[in-house]
Amino acid sequence: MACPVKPLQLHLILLFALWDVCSMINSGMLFPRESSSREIKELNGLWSFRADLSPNRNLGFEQAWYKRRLAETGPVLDMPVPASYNDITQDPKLRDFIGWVWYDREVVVPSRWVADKNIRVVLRVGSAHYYSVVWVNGVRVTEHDGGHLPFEAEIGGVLRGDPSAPCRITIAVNNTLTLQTLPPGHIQYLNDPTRYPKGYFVQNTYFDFFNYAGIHRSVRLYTTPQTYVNDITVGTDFADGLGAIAYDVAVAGSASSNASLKVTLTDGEGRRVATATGPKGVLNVLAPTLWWPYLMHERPGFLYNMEVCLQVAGARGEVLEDRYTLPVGIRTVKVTSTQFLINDKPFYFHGVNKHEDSDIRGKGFDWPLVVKDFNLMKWLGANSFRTSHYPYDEEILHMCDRHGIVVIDESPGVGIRDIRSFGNASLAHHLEVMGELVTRDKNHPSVVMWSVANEPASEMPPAGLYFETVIAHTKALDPTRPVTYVTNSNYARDKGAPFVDVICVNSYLSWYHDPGALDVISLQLNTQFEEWYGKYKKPIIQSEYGADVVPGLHSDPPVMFSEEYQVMVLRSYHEVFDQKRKQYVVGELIWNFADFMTAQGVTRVVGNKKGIFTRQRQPKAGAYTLRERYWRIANETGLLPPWTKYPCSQLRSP
Ligand code: BDP
Repeated sequence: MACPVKPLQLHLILLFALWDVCSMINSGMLFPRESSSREIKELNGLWSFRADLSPNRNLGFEQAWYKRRLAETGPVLDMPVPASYNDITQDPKLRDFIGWVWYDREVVVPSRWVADKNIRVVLRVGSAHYYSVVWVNGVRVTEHDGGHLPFEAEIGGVLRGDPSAPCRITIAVNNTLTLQTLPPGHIQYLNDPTRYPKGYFVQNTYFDFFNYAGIHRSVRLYTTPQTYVNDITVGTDFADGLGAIAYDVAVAGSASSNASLKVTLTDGEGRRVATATGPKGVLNVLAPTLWWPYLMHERPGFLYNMEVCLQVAGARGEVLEDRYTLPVGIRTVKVTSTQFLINDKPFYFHGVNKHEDSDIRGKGFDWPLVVKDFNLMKWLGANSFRTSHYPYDEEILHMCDRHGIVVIDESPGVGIRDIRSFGNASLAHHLEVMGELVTRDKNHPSVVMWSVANEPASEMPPAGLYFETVIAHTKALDPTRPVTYVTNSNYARDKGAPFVDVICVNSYLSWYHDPGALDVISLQLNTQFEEWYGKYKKPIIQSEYGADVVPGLHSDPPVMFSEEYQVMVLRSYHEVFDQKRKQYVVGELIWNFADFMTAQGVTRVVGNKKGIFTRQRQPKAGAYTLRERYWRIANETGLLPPWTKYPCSQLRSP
């Protein structure tokens, strides 16, 4: 008997079934983009800044600093936005400051934005670490809990309240971490008067990077019409020479129930390839150009443009429009018991772990740094990275989409190690953060997997239910991508591993274990893989491995911290990866792309030095070892035509 449903239709039906679930997350956090109906005003540059140095850090609230210009409340500094404030001055108190800091600036808002009641004016903060409260002209407009994700407030109403007043934006940011924040931390008061001054406290954290703070990403004002495209969710599939983009548009605003929607898909040259109408539907693309990772195809990162045009009738019968264009890549992601498949082809992650971190800027977004890092990743032959250990700036994900760099998108769930961080309040916050992350990043073709945490105490009894819940929640938010967390726990005691799709395991053999013993790596790594695979029968990514190097330190025979030692560690791991990638190991991500700042401690010589590049992005010997390897793997496993292959013989190795 003939099959009643053809394969592609079946794909689409499945896709739709998934998307009914996905539309639950249509709460809207579209990246601000200009269009004929939307304008943007960037508020980056110098803001006034004042740290609240009062003993309880509460003077700013007691004296209501948001009610007037910050400069009128006391001494202020010039502070660049975006940037961490910690390394901007010579003041050690500010570098290590814990508590509220205040920013403000006045903005000239085009009078049209205020006069035209059909315009919504939205203030968007790309991210501020950690807890933020925002006022406009002294009116509290929003607050946000969490350091690595954007937040917004509609401020048109406040501006219209007094159109003659300049628009003063005040943002107070508090970097205190508690057992319920993500990442968790703990304030400890040291009360012994013979050893510490009165009121002395420290911020304990359980992660290995400096707790940089401030307004880390762009602040923008943007406009939309009053009835507007609030969110878009896309999912893609292909079969038999036909591509399919299932879309779901959420409309918000007073006239949303009367809105009509038209969706137009164009290719890179602006040619129209498909159209559809209505808030939900499928765009069929004949002979689609798929989105491929870098080094897997001669044309990586291909994006279509999907323009959503919303129309409603205005009060006088005029047509009011909102237009938003979303870049869309057509690709699929699947996981089997031994493979990670992109577009049904085995994908091997040969990449890096990164940090948002650099001299002076700390975690502040910086275009020159971002572009330099992409150039270095491409030079290295890296096809992927993990956003260790928090969501990165949206601009970085746009770059990944365009360049075909594959991303494991990690939440700020790093250092969940105290039993009290497994309670209900922490869990509720973690679920909320996953919601914000998926809402922000769900449409990026480069994002192929969610990581809900890094190295939690996953052997503790409550970890099982905790991670079962977080992972199930993430899958419900987005059924199209695999979900994982990154573990360094023992395979037999790890409570969350049954729920992940891919095992991501970190290990520092011959470093934190058996320091200096390069000869144990092969045996121990082999055991690690066999144990994890034997128990879970899931593909494995070596999500971290590496060794610190003080650049320029040489030793033969190799000793720890020398350039030669890092090279030997890498080579020893690589031998085992090469055996296991024929079986079930689907990736290797070096720790770390570049040296980065940490808290001060006896194991850190001005930061973590496991970078294959220095913090200033100069290669160490390990970078050449990795480069030779990554290009060789790309030439073996990629679908590159011969003329794009990089000649391995030309790669310099120390
Ligand atoms: C790993 C952590 C990472 C650290 C690294 C290290 O996941 O954040 O920086 O160790 O110690 O366990 O270098």
